[in-house]
Amino acid sequence: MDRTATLLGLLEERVLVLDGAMGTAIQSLGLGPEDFGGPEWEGCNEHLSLTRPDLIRDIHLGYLDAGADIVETDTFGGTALVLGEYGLAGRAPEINRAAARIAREAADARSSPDRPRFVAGSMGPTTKAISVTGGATFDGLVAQFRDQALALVEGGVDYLLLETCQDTRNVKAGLVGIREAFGLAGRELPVAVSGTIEPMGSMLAGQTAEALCTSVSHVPLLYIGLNCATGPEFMADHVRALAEMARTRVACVPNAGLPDEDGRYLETPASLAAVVGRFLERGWLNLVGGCCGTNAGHVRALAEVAARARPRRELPPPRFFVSGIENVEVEESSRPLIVGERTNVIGSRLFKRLIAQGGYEEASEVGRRQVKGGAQVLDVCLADPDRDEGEDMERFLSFLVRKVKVPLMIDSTDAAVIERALKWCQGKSIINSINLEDGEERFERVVPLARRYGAALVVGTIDEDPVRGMGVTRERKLEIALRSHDILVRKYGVQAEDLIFDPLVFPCATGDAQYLGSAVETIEGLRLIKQALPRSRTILGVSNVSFGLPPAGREVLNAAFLYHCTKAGLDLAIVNSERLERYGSIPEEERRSADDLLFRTSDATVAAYTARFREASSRVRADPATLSLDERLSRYIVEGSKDGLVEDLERKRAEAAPLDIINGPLMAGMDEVGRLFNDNRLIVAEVLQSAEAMKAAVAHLERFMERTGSAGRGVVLLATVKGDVHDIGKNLVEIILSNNGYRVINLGIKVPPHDLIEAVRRHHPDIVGLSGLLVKSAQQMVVTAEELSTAGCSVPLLVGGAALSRTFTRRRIAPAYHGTVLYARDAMEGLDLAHALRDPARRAQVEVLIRKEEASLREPVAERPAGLAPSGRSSRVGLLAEAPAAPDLDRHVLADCPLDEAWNH
Ligand code: B1M
Repeated sequence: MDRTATLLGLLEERVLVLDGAMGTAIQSLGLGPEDFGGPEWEGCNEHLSLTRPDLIRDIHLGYLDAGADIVETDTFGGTALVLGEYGLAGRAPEINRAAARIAREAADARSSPDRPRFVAGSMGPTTKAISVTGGATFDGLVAQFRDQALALVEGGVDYLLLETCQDTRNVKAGLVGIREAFGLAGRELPVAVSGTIEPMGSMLAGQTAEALCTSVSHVPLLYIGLNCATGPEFMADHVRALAEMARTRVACVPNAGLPDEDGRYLETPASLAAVVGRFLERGWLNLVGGCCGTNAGHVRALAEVAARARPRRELPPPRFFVSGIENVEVEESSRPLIVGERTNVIGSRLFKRLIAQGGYEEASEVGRRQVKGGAQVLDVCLADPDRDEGEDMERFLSFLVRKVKVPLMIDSTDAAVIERALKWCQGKSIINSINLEDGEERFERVVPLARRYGAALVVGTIDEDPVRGMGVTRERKLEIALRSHDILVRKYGVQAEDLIFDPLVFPCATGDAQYLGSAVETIEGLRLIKQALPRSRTILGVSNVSFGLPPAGREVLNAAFLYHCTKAGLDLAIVNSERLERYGSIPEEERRSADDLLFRTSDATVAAYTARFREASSRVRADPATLSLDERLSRYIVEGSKDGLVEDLERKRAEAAPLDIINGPLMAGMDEVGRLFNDNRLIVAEVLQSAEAMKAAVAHLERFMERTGSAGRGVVLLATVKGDVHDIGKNLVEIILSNNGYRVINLGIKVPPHDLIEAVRRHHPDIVGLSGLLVKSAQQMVVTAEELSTAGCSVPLLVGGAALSRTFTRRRIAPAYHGTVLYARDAMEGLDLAHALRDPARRAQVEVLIRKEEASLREPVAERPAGLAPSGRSSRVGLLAEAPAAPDLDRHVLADCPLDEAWNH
């Protein structure tokens, strides 16, 4: 059996152990200049493979004797780029080959048929991170990594390991270089990638572990892992994230803690192995090892815990991710994702002018504005026939990638331009687009690029038919989509999850006879494609539908069309995220007129629609003066408008307390926003505007809220949990607690457990408050509670948010936590609970309440109705259904409780 097969077989059976640090092991030997071959090479660890191979061999043997299955070559800085700093660039191949041979000899010396040992060819990130430090080009790095990889393969390594990765553009260059090396060597070896997440929670160039995982998912890796930067405790969130999403094996190779001010690593073998052992118990890992500061003792301890563990075997189901610096999932609850269309020289005159004037930086501001306005992906098109598209693309992207974190959609028909663009993207971008217009020619040119750099593909429903090439009817759209899917998946080996079908939008009101009725064909074609190809996704350039109509009519028609397409299952919508009419706010009559045009297109409906919108000012809108004050207040939130908001808030203040205004008409507005969003009548960009209006209203009212005199009631740490951006409720809790004598430390949104643990250690709070509105946030609270407990925290936990219920809290969160856990339905209940927790007399009552809740959970339960709204999206009400079936213990339970007075404030 060859070594690759043996390695793969062993990984099935058990958790394998990598060695410990090379760098700190060399440091600890106290070598002098002569060991390095002279003072000019002192500190060049890689050179030791030529000057003191005995020492390097001994380090390998020491790790193998301690129980390592795999040793890494002494080639972390083995590219010519890094060795060049010592004047050794020309000797890079020789050094890498020598290092590989030394490791090979050591591994072979300790191998037996029962206990084979392996060599990983270590490839560090170099001293340049393209996106951070600059000083290197993508193509330059490809050549560096190619040469290093070739020498390592020639020297006899078993696999190549791109490690301590800090910038995914470097990683991608490494992966391309390795592929080229395999071509030159005439054989392939497995490849692994190991990223480094800094204490700030991301790699140096900004990506999280999830985004890294998505960005390299185009390569069938031996494993993906994390190494260096910190001790294992800090890695927990990131390793868990990899274990939840990686469709390959997962490795964890921590430092022996963070170095102290003297550069010493303080994590002992026992403490390191204890934390890694917990990860193993949770089934997260396939390989473990040690990075900086670890020695043979650490490896021995890791080998012991690894021997008792079972490797992670079950892969998570394939999901549809794309990434920029951020990771984005294209899934049911987030559709349609908004693709900002203004960074496109064909669609935006302003953008085209800026590019033509060389104002690349200003043009990148257009992208930033789109993101601020709600775009979750950016379409980038620089195809101006009068200009050099490739040059413009690169110069524009050089600014854009520093300004936005969202995934990019590279919109070009020129494969060379697409390739230049992809070299600028850390993430997994989307290529827009390919089709069968010239047979498979475009597939042949573009698919290899998607596989080389990692990208999803938009596939237009066009084929080579000279007459019916563009799929106009629903049947043709489906037929072309199915054929494209078949060719791409079977012949080109593309994953179905990397395909996004575009059933094409045609202008429905230009009078062109061939497009009469095309809008409804697009909607129905989309529906058919979604049904037939459920693993792939769909996209449409929405604004095309209204081409040729008066501006006000375009916005209404675009909104109506988007609404119907979303109902039919649309996953991504290319729109101007800053200018879209709110479907929910369009008067009934206008909506009907838009529907007439979309579903019953004829010369008559086009004429009627055009006439209605020719005079934008003639549009009839509900007169705000006819609405009551409460209705107006709700409307500001629903429409996301601040125009007149403060004045009306002032009017309302004459009759109601600030908190009652928030909980009354403003919350009613927010609930309506939720309902409209759920019903696809609002898109994320619009919900964002509503959130802004709500925040403005709360900020205005805050200053009029009553403050109690009693200060120093306690310290509360507040956070919205990891993965969740909703913060309006949490901020309201902050205001109310601070107004009532608590010192609140608000950690913000998307707070991972580790940050909370750190904050608990720093601030010693009396209460930790967690907020979260998504269904997955309820689950994240369980994880957070577990992690806090594991870190020894037992401070009372207050949890709240729309997706939570008292039942879920008691059944799932409380058992995961060592301390008291209480659910607050709203901010005022949160305040009452905080008071109760801080008042020794009432603490006993809290225990009574908890026991009552627990007792009630033991009673027979009624099934909750399933929680999906007709659209298939989880409804707000339905959120609770994902908690284990049980009656929600709301007010009716509390009403029986002696604390009732307290809860009813
Ligand atoms: Co989003 N969102 N959202 N959203 N959003 C919901 C939550 C949703 C229910 C809407 C829906 O579909 N009907 C739905 C969740 C469905 C699910 O999980 N299955 C949803 C979704 C799907 C999403 C996205 C996935 C959409 C997308 O991308 N396509 C996305 C997720 C992003 C992410 O988090 N990773 C997303 C994004 C957004 C915006 C950014 C656009 C915006 C948030 C802006 C912001 O917060 N800065 C937004 C908004 C505004 C909403 C709705 C419409 C309103 C939320 C809100 O602010 N309510 C919401 C629907 C709804 O809830 N009606 C929805 C007002 C606020 C005061 O109430 O936060 O519940 P709430 O706080 C209450 C109580 O819950 C409690 O007290 C407050 C009252 O006093 N409370 C606590 C809350 N935290 C507490 C902590 C405590 C105690 C009490 O102690 C510590």
